[in-house]
Amino acid sequence: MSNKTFTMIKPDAVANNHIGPILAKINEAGFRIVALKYTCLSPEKAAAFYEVHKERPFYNDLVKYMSSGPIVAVILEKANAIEDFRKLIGATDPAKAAPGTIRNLFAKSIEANAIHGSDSDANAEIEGSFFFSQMERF
Ligand code: IDP
Ligand code: MG
Repeated sequence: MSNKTFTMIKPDAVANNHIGPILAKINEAGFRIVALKYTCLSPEKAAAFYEVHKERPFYNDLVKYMSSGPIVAVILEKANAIEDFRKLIGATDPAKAAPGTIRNLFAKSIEANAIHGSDSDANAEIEGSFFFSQMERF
């Protein structure tokens, strides 16, 4: 069973002063913060992070947006972390995200949707290692 996930508070949510409220929601939902970093994605790093989407029509815009301002990278721990965190953030399109989810509360659009959540144990490990050393991820 998965017990860790990786998240990023995206540039729109950082710019709109939602870091605090989003971290509070995450803590209230029972996640422990394992590692946390306020940083920026270069266009090259954003392109690599979203490499799986490189054939999608929105890829270039997504890379531009994700490197447009600071983000907060976080590793979280909780039983069933991947699935429970995806539930907490809601659907990709905030217009379709369930009431009370982070994207429903804080996201602006399907692109600027406030927050990332890993979709599998393997991707959480890969994504966490973009930002944190092995020791920091423990
Ligand atoms: P997810 O973040 O809910 O897992 P993905 O399908 O993995 O959604 O897409 C990655 C990111 O790409 C989304 O969070 C969003 O920022 C952006 N994105 C996804 N679909 C679209 C779209 O149709 N138009 C613009 N941006 C999109
Ligand atoms: Mg995804």
